[in-house]
Amino acid sequence: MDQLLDVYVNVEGPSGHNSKWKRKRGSSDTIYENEDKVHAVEPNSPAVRGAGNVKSCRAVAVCLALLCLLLLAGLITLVFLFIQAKSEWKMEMVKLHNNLTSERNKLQMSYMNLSEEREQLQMSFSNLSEEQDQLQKRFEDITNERNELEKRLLALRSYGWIYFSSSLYYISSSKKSWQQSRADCLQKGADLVIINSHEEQEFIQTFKKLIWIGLTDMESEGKWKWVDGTPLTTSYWDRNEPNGVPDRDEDCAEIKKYDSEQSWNDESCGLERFWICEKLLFQ
Ligand code: 2F8
Ligand code: CA
Repeated sequence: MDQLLDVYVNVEGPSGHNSKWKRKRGSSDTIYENEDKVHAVEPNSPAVRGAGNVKSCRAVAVCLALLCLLLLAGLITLVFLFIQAKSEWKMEMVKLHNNLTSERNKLQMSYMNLSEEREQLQMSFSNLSEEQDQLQKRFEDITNERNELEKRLLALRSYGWIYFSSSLYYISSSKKSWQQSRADCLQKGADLVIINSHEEQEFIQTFKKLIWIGLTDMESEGKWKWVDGTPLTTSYWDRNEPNGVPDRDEDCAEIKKYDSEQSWNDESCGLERFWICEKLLFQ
């Protein structure tokens, strides 16, 4: 640029006659000097004004060029920044989309699991409700049954029946043979007592009477059986009993020595004794 620039040095000011003008051009500067011996140039002369205009135009052109370059550089920077920002924005969008998709999938999975769980709970609730209804119905049935049994028990007590350990017992106030006694029990919907526990044996002895019980060997001598057909296992025979064979025909069992736990005796079935009927409450 220096090569193009013309520099005018006003040595003493443009308006004086003693002004000196110099022109420099790079290293091989050409200097015009307004010497006394050189012909003087007027500052407002057309030549000087034309040179000034050219220089101004060049300066403006240079400035404009610089400005254009700056604008171009700015524009390129802006475009570059825009492309970069757009690319980053796209990447962010893809990342966000992926995250959203992943979250949506998780939520869908969670929703499906919850739906399944809800269905299972509904099923369970439905089953429990059904079970509760059944239990409620069963409770009502049992309550009704208990009320009915209480009524029957009250009625039977009024006819002389006694409740003991899940059975009802009827103790006769008259005496009959073993067969007649059993017939009476059967007619009452019961049978002669079957003793199958120590507690029951003690209970029967509390009546302190000679009493027929539901035990016989009339079907087969020596094979004692209860009236329900079950064989005798636990027995409470008195000492030396049963002794019906061979001298006597004693095929029916009675409570005889009621003050002792070993109170049973075998006796002739035709003899008359008190008797005890037993009715099981739950068969
Ligand atoms: O009546 C029969 C009865 O006779 C006796 O008792 C009083 C016998 N007792 C003994 O021999 C100890 C019973 O076994 C018999 O049944
Ligand atoms: Ca005997």
